[in-house]
Amino acid sequence: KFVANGELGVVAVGFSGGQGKAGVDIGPAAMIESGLLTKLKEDLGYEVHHDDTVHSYKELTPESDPPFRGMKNPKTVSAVTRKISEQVYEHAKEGRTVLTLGGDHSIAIGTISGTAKAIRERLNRELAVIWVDAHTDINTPEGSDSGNVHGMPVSFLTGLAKEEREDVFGWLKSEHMLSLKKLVYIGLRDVDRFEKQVLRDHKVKAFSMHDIDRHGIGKVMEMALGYIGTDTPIHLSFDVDALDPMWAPSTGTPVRGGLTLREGDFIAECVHESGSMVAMDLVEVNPCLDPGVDNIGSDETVRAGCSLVRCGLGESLL
Ligand code: 4U7
Ligand code: MN
Ligand code: MN
Ligand code: MN
Repeated sequence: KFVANGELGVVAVGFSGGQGKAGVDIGPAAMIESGLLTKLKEDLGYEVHHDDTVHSYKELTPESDPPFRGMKNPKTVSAVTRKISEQVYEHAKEGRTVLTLGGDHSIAIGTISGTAKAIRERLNRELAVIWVDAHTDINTPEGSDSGNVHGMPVSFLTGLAKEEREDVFGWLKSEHMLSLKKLVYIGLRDVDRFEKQVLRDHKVKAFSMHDIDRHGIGKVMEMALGYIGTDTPIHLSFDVDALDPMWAPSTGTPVRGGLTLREGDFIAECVHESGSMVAMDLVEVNPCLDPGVDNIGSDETVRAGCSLVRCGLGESLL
């Protein structure tokens, strides 16, 4: 198997430029302050490599960044994800499991491209991605109604969206890319019309909330991991909005009818148990968006995010 060295690379990404709501940039600090990394070290026994920084990437912000092909903050998101790609790559090439705490989901352009490149070089393998989300995040710039890049990462990673300009994702090369055949969605319930057409055209493997209701999460995970196969490295990209707002209300685009916390934890446990997980993202925790009183919603969301991470990293194994 691919992971066994007990080393964990952590990248904390305080970035919100892939969407319009302030606060998702403090998600990583909230999870770290609640003791997540200490637990991973002391209880799960990982050797944690972390630069003790929540990166804001302010130094990468261009002087002006007008919309391009309808995308908001195109140069900023491109520069930040390019840097994240290098950070994740540096960990992954050492054989470390890589944990990235977000930040909005645009950062997956960086995390997945960095993992994909390292896995190609180190193991000569193609990466598979399990994308757990209420949304498919596969809009092209032209297909998107919002212009928010956090709704587009999968289209850039798979080459559905292309751009020559080096300063607007043109830095993504074939070694960074993901095959649409190696992508599996779980938890979907808010997919745009354009995105549904993409899923149909490319026969993308997807398990919606409807599928989870029909088969149960146990069978869905069997099918998802069976589709990927036992010998393929997996990057788990987990958007906390996959959970029902009952469990994770503090997120930018909540959608009712989602996963229970237990179903989310189970997904992460199954990916861990496969022995194939090489990287995990936990994104879209926004403590500033709290529909509750006395921070109850943001506390619960941070707690849920931490639980998902610990399950992905093996906490539940006896
Ligand atoms: B997230 C949306 F239109 N599809 O493109 C869009 F519904 O990372 C939402 O999953 C994207 O939270 C959600 O803006 C991005 C919208
Ligand atoms: Mn997402
Ligand atoms: Mn989402
Ligand atoms: Mn969201």
